[in-house]
Amino acid sequence: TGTGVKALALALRVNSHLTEAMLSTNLIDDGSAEIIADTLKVNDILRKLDLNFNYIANRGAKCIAESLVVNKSLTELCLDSNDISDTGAQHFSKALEHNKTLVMLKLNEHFVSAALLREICEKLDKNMGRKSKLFLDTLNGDKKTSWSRSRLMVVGQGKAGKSALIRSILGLPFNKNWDSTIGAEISESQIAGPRSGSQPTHAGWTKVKGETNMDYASKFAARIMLQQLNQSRKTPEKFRMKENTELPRERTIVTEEVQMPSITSKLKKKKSTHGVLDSKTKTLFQTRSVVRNFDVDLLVDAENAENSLTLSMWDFGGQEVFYSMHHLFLTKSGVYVLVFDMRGMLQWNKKNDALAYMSFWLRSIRLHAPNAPLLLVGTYMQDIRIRAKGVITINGLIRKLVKSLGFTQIVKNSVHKLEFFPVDNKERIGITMLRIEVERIVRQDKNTWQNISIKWMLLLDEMLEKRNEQAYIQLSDVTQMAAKVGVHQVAELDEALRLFHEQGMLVHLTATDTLKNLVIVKPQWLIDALSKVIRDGSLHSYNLQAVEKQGLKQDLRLAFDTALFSRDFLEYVWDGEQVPFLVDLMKRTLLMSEWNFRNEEYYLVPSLLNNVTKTGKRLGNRFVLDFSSSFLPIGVFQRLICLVVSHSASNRSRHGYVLQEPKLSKNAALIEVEPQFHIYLQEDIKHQNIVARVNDPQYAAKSVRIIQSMIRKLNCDVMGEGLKWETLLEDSTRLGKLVNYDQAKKEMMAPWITKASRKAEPEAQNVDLDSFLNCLQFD
Ligand SMILES: Nc1nc2c(ncn2[C@@H]2O[C@H](COP(=O)(O)OP(=O)(O)OP(=O)(O)O)[C@@H](O)[C@H]2O)c(=O)[nH]1
Ligand SMILES: [Mg+2]
Repeated sequence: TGTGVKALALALRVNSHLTEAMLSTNLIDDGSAEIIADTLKVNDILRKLDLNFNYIANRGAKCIAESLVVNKSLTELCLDSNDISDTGAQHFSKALEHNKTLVMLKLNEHFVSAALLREICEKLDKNMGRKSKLFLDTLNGDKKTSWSRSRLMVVGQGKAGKSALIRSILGLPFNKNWDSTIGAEISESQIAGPRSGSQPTHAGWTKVKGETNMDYASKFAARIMLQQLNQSRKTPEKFRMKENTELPRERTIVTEEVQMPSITSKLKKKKSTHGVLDSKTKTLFQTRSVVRNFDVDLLVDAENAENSLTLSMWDFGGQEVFYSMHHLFLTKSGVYVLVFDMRGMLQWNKKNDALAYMSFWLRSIRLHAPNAPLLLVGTYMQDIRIRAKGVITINGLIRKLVKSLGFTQIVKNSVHKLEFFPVDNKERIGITMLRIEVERIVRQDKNTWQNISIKWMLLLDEMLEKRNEQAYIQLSDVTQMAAKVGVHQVAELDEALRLFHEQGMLVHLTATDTLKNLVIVKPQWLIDALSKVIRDGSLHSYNLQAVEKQGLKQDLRLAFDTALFSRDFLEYVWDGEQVPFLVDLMKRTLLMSEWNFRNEEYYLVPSLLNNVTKTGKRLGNRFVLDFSSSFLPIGVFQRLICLVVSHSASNRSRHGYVLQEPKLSKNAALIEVEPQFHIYLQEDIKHQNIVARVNDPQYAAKSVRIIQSMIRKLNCDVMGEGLKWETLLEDSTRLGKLVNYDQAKKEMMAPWITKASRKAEPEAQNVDLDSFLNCLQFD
């Protein structure tokens, strides 16, 4: 081991990566210690050196102590159970008059006098004080650093193998009986970083457990401190001087705000009496108004976490019912993974379906995240018969589809020259390669490295701390929290919330003031709550016994047959007190509408409508909302139904109209919005349009304006303004001929355009639902 230590010590001289060296029980004597000491004089990266249980005596101790005069990186030195006495220990005390970085020196099991130990301890404390001070300065300062965080959005058809893929990527065992995902499942994983310069290793993807308080700000502060430390090491002396001259500005903030020196000194005193030279005890601080801990481990952790990434993984349920809900959570940034079952692409009776789903998802991603990178992943590699040929056939289909959509976001599989990544989750084929690629893409994405101010992190910590008590916070409370940490401008707060929403840390919908008023700090809670109602009843069943026990069997049947939920049933699935909040939220995100056509209290959830109405001949004047130049996402028609039903229901309660109960199915709706004024709507997926008819020409102009406003509203509220459509009106003199709305306006085409209807339509933007419905009283 003597020669081993020598070799290692020599290696450490040129080492630029290793931050901890554990050399306990290595028969290290004074000679080897001397070599180590020489190394410490030149090494500027090592933070922790463990030399416990060796044979270092006073001569070796002297060498090591003297090296500390020069060394500026070591924070922890462990020398328990060696052969050091006062003579050796004295050198440490002397060295600590110059060394400002060491905060922990372990000298247990030696014959060192208590007085000398105390002296050393006080000097260590001073160093710790300096570090703590820097930590506090950083927390109170305005510095920024990158978050190294991104979001992985995994989407695709039901049963495609999305959840299995995430498990594969994380190295978790394959489970052939995995439950179909309800709503969406959020998890977090940590990807260990490669050391600077070298290629990624991809070895360490680990799932982060639980939703504990992450204390982001402290980690951020530690990272900034480390960067400063590294920088000052590299910066020539005169530049450092300049840096120091800027410090007093922050110091003044600190002296104003520090309120807890008594606690720190108490902690220190308690520790000193133990006789162990250990300055690592946590130091509590008051920063702005938030209490933080400082611990040297934070620095070591920050060093280890350098270049590592955090990925928030969103595993979306693939059943169609969820799609209208997913629109709320698909954000611009992050990396998308679209999963499909390769077998489906090769079966003649499933191929069209599989391609339609793929096309649907491609277009949805383009709608919500036009600049996010997207990887296509085909599962069940092992189950397709003639593999190479099958893969090439599928590749051809995808290439054609992608080309026809003019889709440019796809990250190709350059190794195999394919449009997609074939994998098998069961046999774990292609997983490593995919993981390498995902990591590469995430690292390349500039959003991942966005710099964030420490104030924002303190705010995030404050908000997330509330998670233990509540799922959402009022914006007014958030504004107060923001002021406490130094974010005073509304614009800055908006910006911070937008970023946290984008990153999936919380949900903050901003389309209307009412939505904006709520910051949901538990995204998973929200998804779970929504999918208590929006779910595939046949696949994700309820506990029938419990439902029956509550006397809600009829209510359950009604919900899944007609999409009508009784208040009692909602109280049951949502635990009572959350009901008003969730009803309100669903109404505002256009997933639910009032249904006051019966005596009891009901709510309509149009995503659950399932019976299909056959196209039949219908009378009345026709107009068409044509989305075929872009895309009609699933969820738009359902939301339109939601709005028209809400309009009818609100007319009923506002004006006391007697109106027929709407007749609804998955793809068609007949709704009486005013007495004798019926609107009929039909969704035509094949032609990507919605056909509307109105029973009486006298309501034609009004109906176009109502429906137009509604589409604009839902586009703004939940589709990120991504919808593009053309309104076409049927010429009543030449049935079958459709005229563009603007053209019709110019021509004053009857019955669609009247003098009144040529006026500008009311703004749908930022208008709350009630005021919006109020505006629809055109005449
Ligand atoms: N043989 C094989 N089975 C797979 C593969 N991928 C997934 N499976 C199985 O297929 C079934 C469905 O996989 P999931 O991962 O649950 O599918 P999903 O896309 O998450 O489905 P939803 O959550 O319903 O949207 C599970 O029983 C998996 O074990 C694969 O590559 N090969
Ligand atoms: Mg799943």
